[in-house]
Amino acid sequence: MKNLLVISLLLAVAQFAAADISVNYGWEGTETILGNYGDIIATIDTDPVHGDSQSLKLVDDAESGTPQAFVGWVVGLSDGDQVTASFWRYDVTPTASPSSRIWGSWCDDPDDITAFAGTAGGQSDYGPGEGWDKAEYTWTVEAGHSGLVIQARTYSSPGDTVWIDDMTITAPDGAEIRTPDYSMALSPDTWAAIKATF
Ligand SMILES: [Ca+2]
Repeated sequence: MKNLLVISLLLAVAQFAAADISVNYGWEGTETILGNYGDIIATIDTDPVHGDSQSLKLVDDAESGTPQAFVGWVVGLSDGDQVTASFWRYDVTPTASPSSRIWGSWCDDPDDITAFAGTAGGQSDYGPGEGWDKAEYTWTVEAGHSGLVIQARTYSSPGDTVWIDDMTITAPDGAEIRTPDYSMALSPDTWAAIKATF
């Protein structure tokens, strides 16, 4: 009986240690994206929306290639950590563009979201294209990477427009999840650098 109690306590502790943190973002403020790769126009829109009264509107503006809108950023990761992110995507063109996918890239500099350290892969399907559809992907951290940039990729020609709303990012406790309202200018690291200058 005593052993059973010890085992349940150990299980409880293990479960606590493996706790995850989770953040939701619904584009209800004025912030759009954390950055981008390739030309993409990001604005706040009010129709269509999935939740509340606003969504993110993405317009492909790249002459070639697939532009990426950086919608989330997780730092402080270690090998074996799992990060799951989802957002709702909107297009009404089944089996044709415009379309979007959730994708990731490694970024090992917590002060520079443009520090691309390789693709992390992402979702293979472009969705049904019949209105709102939940896009989701889980990444497992590998090869010593410490940060993951979560992207909305749009396909595939200039002018192609999609909408994104109600993003959820889940990461292990101890990691830091950054959403578009995260201010690089106010990050503790930046303040430390400013103070060190004077
Ligand atoms: Ca919303």
